[in-house]
Amino acid sequence: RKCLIASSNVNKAREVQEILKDFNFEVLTTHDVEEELEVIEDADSFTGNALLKAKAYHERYPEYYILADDSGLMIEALDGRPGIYSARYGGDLSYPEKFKLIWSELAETGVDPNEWRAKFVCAIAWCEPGVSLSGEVDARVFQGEMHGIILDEARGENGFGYDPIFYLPEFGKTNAEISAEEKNKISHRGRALSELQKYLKN
Ligand code: ITT
Repeated sequence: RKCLIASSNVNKAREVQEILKDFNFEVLTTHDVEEELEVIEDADSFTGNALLKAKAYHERYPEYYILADDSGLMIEALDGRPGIYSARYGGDLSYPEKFKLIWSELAETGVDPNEWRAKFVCAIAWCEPGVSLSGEVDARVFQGEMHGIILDEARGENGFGYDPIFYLPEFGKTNAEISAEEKNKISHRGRALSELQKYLKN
């Protein structure tokens, strides 16, 4: 059984791959197949975008199980932004520059930094191989969240994206200061994938 991780984000794919070690699949990334697809993510939800990616890859590679992740950071004081636009937030800016943009937006709200509550959200779309007679793609979505606080400085070298400014009060550390193993146990992605695992066991 071969499972293709439909993501061009290598950090994300690495996390998924690590968690999938407990599953009974040979795991492939977009580097193992002929072409990486450019999927236009124009749905209005994490679930919708995860399904768009999974279905595009399913149509191109119907012989594999397909796993697509759509995820992002939702900041309460910014009404849930950047949300589904997390990858595109700040355009081509580097992450340190994106952090500055978030801090300046948060400062403008006047909300106390201790109250800069945020969550990471992940939707995992899963397609089984083969084409159904109806032509409909059989896909399922599993979700997970993790809660934290936006820190007013960046800390740590692990993880990727917004991890250095995502503070976990129960650890006294950011997502970039805990180990990859710890992150996978408690992350939005880890939780969504454990829902998938439960589904696969039934
Ligand atoms: P694919 O669509 O090819 O999978 P992408 O990076 O464009 O790659 P998304 O559209 O789902 O994926 O954007 C997710 C963004 O949300 C990601 O680029 C990060 O900025 C942020 N993000 C998601 N999960 C994260 C995590 O675990 N730690 C830090 N940032 C994360």
